[in-house]
Amino acid sequence: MTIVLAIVVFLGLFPEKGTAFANQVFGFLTNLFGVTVLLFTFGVLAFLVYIAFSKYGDIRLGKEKPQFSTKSWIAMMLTAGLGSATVYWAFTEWAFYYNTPGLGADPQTSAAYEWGLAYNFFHWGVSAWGLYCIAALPIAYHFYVRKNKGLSLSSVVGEITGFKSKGVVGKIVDIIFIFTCLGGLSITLGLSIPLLSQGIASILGIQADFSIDLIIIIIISVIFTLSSYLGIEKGIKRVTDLNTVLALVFIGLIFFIGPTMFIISNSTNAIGLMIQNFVHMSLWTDPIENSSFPFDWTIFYWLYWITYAPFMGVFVARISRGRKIKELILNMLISGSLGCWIFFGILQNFSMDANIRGIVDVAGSLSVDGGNQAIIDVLNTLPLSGVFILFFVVLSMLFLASTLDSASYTLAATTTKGLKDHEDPTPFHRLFWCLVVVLVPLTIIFIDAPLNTIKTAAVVTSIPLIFVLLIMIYGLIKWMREDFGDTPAQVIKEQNRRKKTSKNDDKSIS
Ligand code: NM2
Repeated sequence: MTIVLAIVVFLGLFPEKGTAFANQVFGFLTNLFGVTVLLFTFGVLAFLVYIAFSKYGDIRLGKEKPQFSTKSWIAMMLTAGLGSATVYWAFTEWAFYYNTPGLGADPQTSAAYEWGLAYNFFHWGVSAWGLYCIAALPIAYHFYVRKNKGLSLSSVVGEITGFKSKGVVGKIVDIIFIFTCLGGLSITLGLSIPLLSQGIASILGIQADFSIDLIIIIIISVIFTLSSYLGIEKGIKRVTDLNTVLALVFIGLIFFIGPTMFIISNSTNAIGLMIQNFVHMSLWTDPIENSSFPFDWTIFYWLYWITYAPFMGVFVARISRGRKIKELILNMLISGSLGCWIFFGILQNFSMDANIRGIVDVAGSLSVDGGNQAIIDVLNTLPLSGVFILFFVVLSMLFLASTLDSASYTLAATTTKGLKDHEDPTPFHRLFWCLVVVLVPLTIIFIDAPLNTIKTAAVVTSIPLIFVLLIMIYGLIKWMREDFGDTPAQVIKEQNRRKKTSKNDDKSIS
């Protein structure tokens, strides 16, 4: 806590030094770790696919019936894992790639448009969800199959390495966890609060400023503090359900009112381009031209997902009791990616279409204000645009609330030592973390950090976590081999078949 405060105060007092320092660190670290990150992400995906289809895929994470219906479970995964910055990227990401495309395409050409969407799908696809999954799986295995205590990275690492989770090593892991979470949330808030302010300012016809940012943060804090206080079933799940329904209505309306045919054809095309080039995109380092694309985007994105991975890992583990390993892996990889592709397919194409037809200069606006005004202008092309902008603002707030909710829940779960199965952290703990989660982003917004500084937060905070993840992967393999290495596939299947009475998991709380 003291360290977090010290950094926040430093950034608040010396915004320029903080930004310059952050930029230097960003350049150095991305170069050094870039290739490792690409290999790690690709390796993780291959490992998960192997586990899902091996005999280990049939291991059930706890013998009980799943606590949530499959529908709610997937919705919770999606809305916790996607924050409000997702809404920002959904309108602008293709335009960044259109200006400086990957895989050597020429900038601002038809090919750059096509690659723009393919790259967007790639950065929000199976590799990315694999990074979430690789954090969730060892935690869930530790908690439900091994029945160890503690729903935190430090307790998992403690069980694997034999170091006491209450000792120095455990503390270090907890600190890494907390930093990574706050790093990820800072990007989310740093990108989305200014966008929300712009939206509200445009509805009210006023100028966006820090006081609007502040009001937005206060409103969101009230929503998520309340729902976090109420706990997962009464609070988080309700916010999530509302979030999902509104997101579906929002994209559904844009799909029908917007350029429907273009959305369908360009998304289909992008899926094809991405699948065809998947391995190359995964391992592309641009060794001859040395363009900054792999570092600025693919590597940045994997690290960005890794900042969310620990809290997603704890959260997904918490909601996945009673699921099979195969079910967990395939749903995270496939349902997760599909959710992203549908959301992005509709919104990216909507904004790309406005750019192609020359109605809004989305690509040109990125260097002006990061594209915030262009997003509002794109929404303004719709009939009843005021209503849409309001809808957009409410939706982004819910996305944010549901992410902050699960983040503060997991931060509380982490700092509660020896949390047992069926137990939640105390309300006091949860409230405390809600406060911290609000304090850090406020500083980021106050110093008005540019995109590169915000990106640095992701890179710097996520690197130590890769080491923690490696330990967790090692532990998972060791545990599975100890527990089931000698058990024939058929026996694992039999042992993990759920009893008839609890077969219908869609009848569980939904
Ligand atoms: N991802 C890229 O800020 C957000 O919307 C969260 C984070 C999924 C790790 C997106």
